[in-house]
Amino acid sequence: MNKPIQVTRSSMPSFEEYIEEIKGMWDSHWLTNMGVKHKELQSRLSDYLDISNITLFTNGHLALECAISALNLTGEVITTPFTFASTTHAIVRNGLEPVFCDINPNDYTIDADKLEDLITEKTSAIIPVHVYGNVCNVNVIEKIARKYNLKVIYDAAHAFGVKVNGLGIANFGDISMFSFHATKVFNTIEGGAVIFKNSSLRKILNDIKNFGITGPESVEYIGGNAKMNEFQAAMGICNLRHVDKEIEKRKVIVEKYVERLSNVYGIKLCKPQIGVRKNYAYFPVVFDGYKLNRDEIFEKLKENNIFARKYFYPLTNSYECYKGRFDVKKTPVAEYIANRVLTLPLYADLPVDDVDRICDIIL
Ligand code: T4K
Repeated sequence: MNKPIQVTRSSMPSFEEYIEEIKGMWDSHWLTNMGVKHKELQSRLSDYLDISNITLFTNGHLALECAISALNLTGEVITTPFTFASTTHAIVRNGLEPVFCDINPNDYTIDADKLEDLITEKTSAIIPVHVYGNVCNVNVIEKIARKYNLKVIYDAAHAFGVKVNGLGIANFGDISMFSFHATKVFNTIEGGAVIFKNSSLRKILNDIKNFGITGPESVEYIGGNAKMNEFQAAMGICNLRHVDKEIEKRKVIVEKYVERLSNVYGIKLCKPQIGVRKNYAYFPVVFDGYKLNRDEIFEKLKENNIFARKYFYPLTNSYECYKGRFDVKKTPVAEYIANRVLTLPLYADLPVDDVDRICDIIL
């Protein structure tokens, strides 16, 4: 039996490079709470991402929770159910009501044409997801947000390094959140960041990730602990040196998949979005009318020690923890795609021969 192939594999610098990066900590004994590595990574990311306001977090989920909390949102938030648990949970854990908008069948992002119908006097924000690194319909979303005076927070967990007509993806909306989890194109082991347009948000975002402490004897906010530590930041500094090369390698893998799987009856791939510099974060395939269904393909691959994933099935609005609260029938396209999608293994060092083998099994 061949060695198992997982849906992804963390990118890592060489052992020596990481050790060199963390060596100084044995002199300084400074391990967390916004140390030198944290500051350095923050500044390097501002340059890389083409933005001016950024603050780092211990993971993407807490970054999103804190971003929502910093904007003092109320009532209802329109979002997508075709996402990881984090997006919906972050809304609910802030005491807000998620209102689910359907997705469009081409890139699986929120269907911006269906947003206006869902806006009520209680709506305070829209939280779309650049799912798989596919870019949401940012222009229409911005127009609607302006018209109804709504905040926009992009869950950009998958979209690190994506650009739209040369502009970094985090330049859209009021806030964008990136995840730097081990499974992402760029990782800090666990980690995340909030990028914000209005620099007056810097103080509250920095304070709420540190218990709401605002001075030696003052605590102005009911914050939590969501700080990125120095080992995470050091991993980020190393990985950032290699991320462009990693994206190039991912591109080669994706091109192989596309070559083998496009124009096959019943197999649907995402089309490239015009003007978008992709990061090749995920490779979703929709099996719709193919000779085998998604679950059968999933099992066939598993029999061969290949572990594709059903990202994102089930939809978040059908989770047990939300039983009886939402109606999945209101998001039929999302339901349709969730029942048919499979994300195939994809990481920078995945051998092209393995991609061929995966495609042979599918075909
Ligand atoms: N919003 C969206 C849209 C998201 O997708 C996510 C996270 C978030 C928000 C929240 O961001 P974070 O708080 O996570 O920063 C994984 C990731 O844990 C999660 O970060 C990610 N989305 C989600 C889509 O995928 P699982 O439960 O599928 O991961 P797991 O442990 O099964 O790992 C998948 C594969 O990755 C493994 O089979 C092998 C590989 N792997 C995994 C780990 C943990 C490695 O190579 N190295 C590792 O250290 O959720």
